[in-house]
Amino acid sequence: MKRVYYILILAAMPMLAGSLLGQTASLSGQVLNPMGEPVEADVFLLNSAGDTLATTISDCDNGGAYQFGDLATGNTYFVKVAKPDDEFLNGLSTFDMVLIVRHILGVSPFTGYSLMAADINNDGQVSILDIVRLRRLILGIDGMLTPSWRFVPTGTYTVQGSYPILLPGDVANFNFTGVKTGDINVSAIGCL
Ligand SMILES: [Ca+2]
Ligand SMILES: [Ca+2]
Repeated sequence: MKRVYYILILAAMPMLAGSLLGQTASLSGQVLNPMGEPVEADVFLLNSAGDTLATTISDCDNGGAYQFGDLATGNTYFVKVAKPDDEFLNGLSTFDMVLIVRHILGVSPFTGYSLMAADINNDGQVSILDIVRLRRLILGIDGMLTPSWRFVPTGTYTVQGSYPILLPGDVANFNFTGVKTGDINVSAIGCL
C-alpha cells in the first residue's frame, strides 16, 4: 500500500510543483501587414507533434493582438497563422502587375515582403510566370489563389507553416507579418 501512495505522490509532483510555483505563462503578439496595420487571421498553437492545442483570432479592434494563456513553462510550442483564401482578389490590381514587371526588368528590384508577395505561383522565385498568373486572376480566368496570405514571424521571409517558440516564462511580441499574395503595394484590407 505504501508503494502505491509513493507512486501516486510521484505522479502528482510535477503538477503540484507547477501550480505551487505558478509555472504557467502566456504567449502573445500581433499579426500585422508589412505597413504595420492589423490583419485578422486564425492563430493556432501546436505542440511539437503538430497537434493543435488551442486556436484564437488576431483582434483587429485591439491592434491585431492575439494571446494564449495558462501554458506550461519550459516547453517549446509552435505557432501557425492562416487566413481563409476566399477573398483572393483583395488588394490585387494591374498596378501590382506593373510593379512586378519593374522588378523583373531591374528598374525597382524587390526585397523582403515584396519578394514574398510577388511569388504568386509559389515556386520560390519571381518571374514572368507570376505576372501571367496575376493577370489571369485579375481577369477572372483563374478563380483561386492558394495560399492567399502568407504569414511569417516579423523580420523573416521564409514560409515554413509553423514556427517554434520556447516559453521560459511569459513571452510577448511574438509578432507575425501577413503578406497578401500578389499585393505588392500593400493595398489589401487586412480586417475583412
Ligand atoms: Ca513564382
Ligand atoms: Ca495592390
